[in-house]
Amino acid sequence: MEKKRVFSGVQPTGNIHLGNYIGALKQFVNLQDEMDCVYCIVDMHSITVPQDPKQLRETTLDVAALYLAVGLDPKKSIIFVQSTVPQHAELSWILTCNAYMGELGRMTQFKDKGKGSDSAGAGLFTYPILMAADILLYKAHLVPVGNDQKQHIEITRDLANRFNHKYGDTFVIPDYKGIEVGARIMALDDPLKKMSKSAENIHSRISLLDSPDKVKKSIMKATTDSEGVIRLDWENKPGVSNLLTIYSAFTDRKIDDIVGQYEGAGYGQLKKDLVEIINESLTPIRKAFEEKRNSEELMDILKDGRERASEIAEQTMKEVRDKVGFIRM
Ligand code: AQP
Repeated sequence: MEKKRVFSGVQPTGNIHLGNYIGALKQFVNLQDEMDCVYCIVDMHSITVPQDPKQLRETTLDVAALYLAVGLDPKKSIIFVQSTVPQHAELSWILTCNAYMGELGRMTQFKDKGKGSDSAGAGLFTYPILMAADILLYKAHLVPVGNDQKQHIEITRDLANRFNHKYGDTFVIPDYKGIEVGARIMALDDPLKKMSKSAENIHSRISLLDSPDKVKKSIMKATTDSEGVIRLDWENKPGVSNLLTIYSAFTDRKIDDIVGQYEGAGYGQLKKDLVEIINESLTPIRKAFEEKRNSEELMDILKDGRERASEIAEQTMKEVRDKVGFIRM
């Protein structure tokens, strides 16, 4: 039986944080042995908000090196940069012509980032279509992402179904692939908001490349509550619940089991242990990152990824161009 195809990506908008890692990257690595995986660095998505060109080139390579550092293997997975495969933009336009203003206006990420302003970038508005194009181009069956992206998978499915209905069966209808624990890691300073690369307070998140000291500061400062009891209760104790979730993701232990271990203990102990656990996992990642980021091999991996991704993308586009009525040459 043919392996199922997986597609996902991360924006090069800053250092990858624990949310990106737990919600997405860890899944990427776990899936690469059993599935046919295509992982992208989605630089075209990142320019929906202003980026410094020089910085963008650097962060794009940083994310590529981090992909490798967390364990993605270019022999098993296709790893490439979105803008190096122009078919993404091409399919995005065709899908745009089959999308509705109303459905795009309902996307919560646009509402959050665009804040209803007339001067919000049009790219922020159409971004979900580009994401749909990314996924559909590779006829992916599964899309491992954090649960903030669930709505975007829904619109991808709608656009694929609409195209298939209008032009005949073309695209695979993809499924969201989430995880049970950690699909939405919350900000450490405000556990009612998701952890995000662009939040102003650096202690709201832990980036994979943070120093052990920074990890300690951010965890020790993390917002909890005044009850002093360690238990999972998202409604009344979001801060503690978030720390337990991060703990569970890094140790692969059940939250109940962790709660049992800390019966009668204070938040200080939980935080101290969590600092150690995180640093133990991040130290080898940081080391591997330094090696990969400075190696000549990095660009070769991205070139090879571009070749392999382009082959699949062009095959799909030939079919799509034909179906919409563009001339054959
Ligand atoms: N807090 C989170 N918890 C779990 N998963 C998360 N992801 C993002 N935040 C969390 C998942 O990480 C993948 C890559 O995300 P992205 O970089 O493409 O975009 P994003 O969701 O916009 O990430 P950020 O960190 O919040 O960036 P900014 O601040 O630039 O918008 C996705 O699978 C996402 O679900």
